[in-house]
Amino acid sequence: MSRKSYLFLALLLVMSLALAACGGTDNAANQNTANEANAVPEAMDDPEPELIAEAGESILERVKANGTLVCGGRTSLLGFGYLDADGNTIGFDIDLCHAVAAAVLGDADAVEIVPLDASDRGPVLQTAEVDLLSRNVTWTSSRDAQWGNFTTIMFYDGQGFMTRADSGITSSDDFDGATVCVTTGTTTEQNLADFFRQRGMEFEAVAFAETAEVYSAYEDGRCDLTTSDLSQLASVRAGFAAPDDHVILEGAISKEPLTPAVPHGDDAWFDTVKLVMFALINAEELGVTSANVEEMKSSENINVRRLLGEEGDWGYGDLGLSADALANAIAAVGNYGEIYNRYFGEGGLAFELPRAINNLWTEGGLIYAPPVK
Ligand SMILES: N[C@@H](CCC(=O)N[C@@H](CS)C(=O)NCC(=O)O)C(=O)O
Repeated sequence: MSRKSYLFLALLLVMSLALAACGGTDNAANQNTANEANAVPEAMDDPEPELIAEAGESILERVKANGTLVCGGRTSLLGFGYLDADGNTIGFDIDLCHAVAAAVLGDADAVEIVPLDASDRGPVLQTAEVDLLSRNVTWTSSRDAQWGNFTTIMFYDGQGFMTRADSGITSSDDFDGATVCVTTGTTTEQNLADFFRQRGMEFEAVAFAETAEVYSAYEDGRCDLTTSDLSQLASVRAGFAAPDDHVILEGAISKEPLTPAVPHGDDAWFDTVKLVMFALINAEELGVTSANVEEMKSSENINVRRLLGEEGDWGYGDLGLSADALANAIAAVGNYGEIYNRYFGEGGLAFELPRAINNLWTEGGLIYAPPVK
């Protein structure tokens, strides 16, 4: 079988799984879930999608030809991908789209954000309908095999539970028999089923494809608990009318490494996106900020000059980028810490979230990037 037929068959298989269960392999919990997720996402309408790898088309060339980076994102997750007062999509995940656009196009605003449901994430990568997926998505082995290439972990998260402060639930010891509101097509759904099964406890899932419905059902009192990535719970709680009426319970039941992804089949593009992320992280480590990037071009630190394209070649020649591509990305959105603090720092735009393990490795966290050189 040719690679193209194989890929197309694989795509059909994944689409049918998505139709049956919403979300590829993340369907272990579906014995407990309803059918709200059965609509075909718009992104899957094309019956014979153009597969980038097969067409030999370079995503960088496509982005340059279009003059725009098509970024799969979210528009309703406070802090990560959401609308500001002027209707612009902003957030921690969205800033990466701007950084990549600044690096490859020299224009941070040349970005089209495509809002995606959880169940759209695999299909839009498989059909290469987006150049980059930068929205809450956990890197798992099956998604890596089936969906696309996962770049580098941008946010270390874990799954937790939220309950009403007066629910009487204070830990998982009180969970048996609980009703739990959850989003379909997510790792959340599978972890929830695993967690209860592993402990021989019963639960009833109240499941929806859209997170907004999950939380409004929870707020309406239809569930004892709701569960998701802890960052997402913090985001949602911050948006509630009375946040203090809700408690996020201590502890995480899973690892959720949130990781932007690109379509399979274009190594140079995969490398380019990773490199932009490495640059944002190294910039923080080296003290390069959006404010000082110009003056840092003449820094005495050779690693700083190299990052900013003033010394040697960090790979831009091979990738078809300009020497100042990474400097442009940093100038546009700032370093990793600036991005984090813009939304989650003290006085940030969204809500306060301590950096904890999302701090630099030099500060005791897990954020670490290979050197740019
Ligand atoms: N990190 C988990 C959870 C993802 C998740 O819950 N995503 C939510 C919020 S970002 C979602 O996509 N909801 C669908 C929607 O609200 O449209 C995963 O990758 O599966």
